Formats: sequence, C-alpha cells, structure tokens
Amino acid sequence: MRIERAGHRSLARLSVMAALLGLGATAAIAAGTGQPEPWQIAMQNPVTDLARGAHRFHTWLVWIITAISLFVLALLVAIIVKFNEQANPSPSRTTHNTMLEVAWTIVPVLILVAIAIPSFRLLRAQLIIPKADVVLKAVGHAWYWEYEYPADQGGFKFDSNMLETKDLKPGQPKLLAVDNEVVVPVGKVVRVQTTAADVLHSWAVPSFGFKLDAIPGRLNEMWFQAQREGIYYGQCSELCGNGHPYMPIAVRVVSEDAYRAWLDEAKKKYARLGGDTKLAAAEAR
Ligand SMILES: [Cu+2]
Repeated sequence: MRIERAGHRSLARLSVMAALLGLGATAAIAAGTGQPEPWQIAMQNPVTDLARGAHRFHTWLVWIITAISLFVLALLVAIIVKFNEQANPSPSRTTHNTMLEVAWTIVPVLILVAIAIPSFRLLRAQLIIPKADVVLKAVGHAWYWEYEYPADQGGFKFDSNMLETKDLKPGQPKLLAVDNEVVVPVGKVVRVQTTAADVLHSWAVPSFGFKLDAIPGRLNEMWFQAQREGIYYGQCSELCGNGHPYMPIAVRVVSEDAYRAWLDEAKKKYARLGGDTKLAAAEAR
C-alpha cells in the first residue's frame, strides 16, 4: 500500500516536471554546485575550466543529435506522406543515385570530424597536466578512499570514510559527507594520481569535470583547478562491489592561508608517511 502511494506521488512530481519543461522553465530546476539538488536534471555547476569545456562539448553534441533526429523524422514523415500506396501507386525502380550516395557518405564523415575536433581538444586539456602546485594521491579501497599528500606538502596519509546517516551534522548531505575531507587550495593546479588496492574504482567529482579510473597496479593522472572555495562532493564511479554507493568523495577548496593551516594540523593529526610510500614527482611532464 505504501509503495503504491509513493508511486502516485512520484507520478505527480513527474507530471509537474514535464509541465515545467513544457513551459521552458528548465532554469528553475537548478543544478547544484558540488552536490546534486533534488529533482535536478542539468549537470552540476562547473567550477573548473575542464568542467566548463565538458559542458560546452555536451551542449554541442545535443545540438548535433537534435539536428540529426529532426532530419530523420522529416525524412520518415515525407516518405509516409508522399510514398504511401495511395499517393504513389507505381513506385520508381531507381536503384542508384551517385550524388545521393556520395552525400550520405561525406556528410556523416563531416559530422564525425565536427565531433572529433572539440573532443580531442578537451581530452588534450585533461591529459596534459600543467605545472602542479599540489599533488594528491587517491587510493581506492573496497570501500573507502585513502589519500596521500607527498613530502613537500607534509607527507601524510589518511582514510576517508562515509558518515553514517545518524552521524550527519546539519547541512551535510546523506551518502556524500565523509569523516576526513580532502583539502586543496583555491585557484591552484592540483595533480591527482589514482590507483586502487583491490578492485577497479573511479575518482569522480562532477563540479570539477573530473573522472579518473583507479586501477590496481597502475597510476593514472589528471588535474583540476577549482576556481571557487566550497565543498565539492563526488562518488566512486566504477561499479566496484556491494559497498560501491558508500565510498563518496568530499573535497574542500579553501584559501591558500586556510590550506597552510590545515596542512599544519593534518601533519599532526595523521601519521606520517612510511618509507614504503612512493609518489611521482610533482613537476609537469
Ligand atoms: Cu569503488
């Protein structure tokens, strides 16, 4: 009975959403920054150039998809109207049309080129890492994240576990808040290295436009430069087992001074790195 009522409620909400969409009120369904909003349909607000680039590319693809869909729909409608049995009782026996065949080969190639160029440009921006100010290593475990800061930042590591619902403080989002957040300075290039201790994981923060697989025995790298202070949440984005939904990511972006103060505190709070911990050099490739 309860399930049925919940279903009706969702149906009502869906209808309201459809009506809002129909009115073109998509902006009203605001996208959150650093975390999702209830009933959000857009992507989370970007705070890095890479995220903005990904959003622009997404919008570009939506335009292309829309144009192709409308074109195919128009062709189907034209065929149904003009070439049905009544309108066109004796069909043409044409089997070849050189111009048409050249066009339907060349046009899709041009569309793919128009997609490939911005796609590779974005990929290049993601993978060519500028000179980093901070290096952060994220190690995926079943099912929590472990973070390491190299020696030039103090040399320490700590585990970051999801907070149970009963332990949440007001304002902390369920299934996203963690006990030990990652802290990074605002406006600085953060080079993130990911790996995993057991199975595949993926370190992803939507507002940073960041998603990078964490693979056992392999070190992957990407970067971000957050332009606004705040707390940004993400989740493991590789199906890694039954604890997969319970290993969120929380990154707090703070001022340079606050970051230095946090480093001093963190060095005391977390045990120093053991001699066996290796991090790649911080300089750009
Ligand atoms: Cu995982």
